[in-house]
Amino acid sequence: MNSSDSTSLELSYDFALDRDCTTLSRHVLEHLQSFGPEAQDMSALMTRIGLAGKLISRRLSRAGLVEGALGFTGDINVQGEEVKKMDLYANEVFIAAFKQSGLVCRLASEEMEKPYYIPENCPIGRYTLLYDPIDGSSNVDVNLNVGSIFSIRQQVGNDPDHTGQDLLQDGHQQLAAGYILYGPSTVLVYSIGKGVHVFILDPSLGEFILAAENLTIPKHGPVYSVNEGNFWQWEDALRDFTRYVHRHEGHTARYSGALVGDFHRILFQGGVFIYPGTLKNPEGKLRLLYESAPLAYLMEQAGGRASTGSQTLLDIAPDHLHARTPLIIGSHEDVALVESFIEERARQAEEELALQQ
Ligand code: P6P
Repeated sequence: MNSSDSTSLELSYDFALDRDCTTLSRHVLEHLQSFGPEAQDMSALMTRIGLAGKLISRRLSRAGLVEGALGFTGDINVQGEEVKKMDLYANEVFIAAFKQSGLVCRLASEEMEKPYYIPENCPIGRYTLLYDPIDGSSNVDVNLNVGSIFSIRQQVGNDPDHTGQDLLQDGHQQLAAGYILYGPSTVLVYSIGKGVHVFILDPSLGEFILAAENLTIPKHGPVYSVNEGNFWQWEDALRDFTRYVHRHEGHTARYSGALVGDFHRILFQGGVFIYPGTLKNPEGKLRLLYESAPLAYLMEQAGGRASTGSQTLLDIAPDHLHARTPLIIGSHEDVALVESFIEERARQAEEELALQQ
C-alpha cells in the first residue's frame, strides 16, 4: 500500500471515527460554541431526551413479544382518546429520564391533564419539558412508524401554585424542539435554534450518531399529507385545495396516521402537511404546545413555514395547556398554495357580505 492510499485510508478512518464520536451531547456544545452552564444544561437535556428515545425504541422493537406491551389500558386521557399501553409506558419513560436529572422543574404531556412537578426530594431545575410521548399510537399495534415530540422551555417565575400558567406562551419562547421517529431506524431530529440536525441510533453503540447537519427543506415538494377521509368535515377552502391537487400534475398523497412520520418525509422531500379544523374538532386535532409548536420551530429552522391558515403558528399563545390549532406546515411554496385558497374564500365572503349591506 503506497503512502497516498494509506493517507486516504487514514482520512476515511478519521472521518468515520469522528462521526461516530459526534454524539448528541458533543454536537450541542459544538453548536452553542460554549461550555458555559446553559450550554451544559442544554447538552444534558438532549442527552436525557436521547435516553428516553433509546428506552422507547427498545420497547417498541420487542412490543409484540413483551406481555402486556400492546393494546389499550382501558382509560381515556384528557384528550378524550383511548390510552394505549405504549402511551403510558412512554410517558413514564420521559418522567424517569428527567426526574433525577436536576434539569427540569416539571414535565407537561399529552397524556397528563396537569404537568408533573418534580418532587421536592429530587433536584429541581429551571427547564420544562413538553412532550407527546407516543405520537400516532394507533400505529403501534400494527407495527407502523410512531414518534415522540418534545419541546424545551425555560420556567418563567416560580409557579408557586403549580398552575403552569407561564407555559401558555407563544412558540418563539421555545429553547429547543425536536422529535424521535421510531421507524426502520430510530432517528432523532432536533434544533436549539441553530439549524436542524439529524441523528440515527446505532443500536450496536447505544448512541445517537450524527447523520446530517443544517437540514433545509426544499422550497417545493410533491407530497401533500392530509386525511382526505375528513373532506366532508372541512371548510370550502380546504376542499378547493384538494380539488386543485387532484386535477394538477405534480402532487402525490402520503398520509401515515402519525404526524411525526409524515412531517419527517416532508422535511426531507418537500411538500405540505395539513390538519385543518373539522366539524368534530373546529380548532383542529393537533395540540399546540407539544405537537404543532415544536414542529413549527423545527420547520422554520429548516427554512419552511408553519401556519394555522391565517396566522404564523409560532405566534400563537395557547389559552390552556392542551389547546389545539389547525396546522399547515411544510415547504414555503406549498404552505402558500394552501393559504391562497383560504384567502380567496375569505375574499369572496367579504364581497358577499358587502353586497348584502
Ligand atoms: P386522524 C395521532 O393521533 C395524531 O395526533 C397525529 O399523529 C396524526 O397526524 C393525526 O392524529 C391523525 O389523525 O384524524 O387523521 O386519524
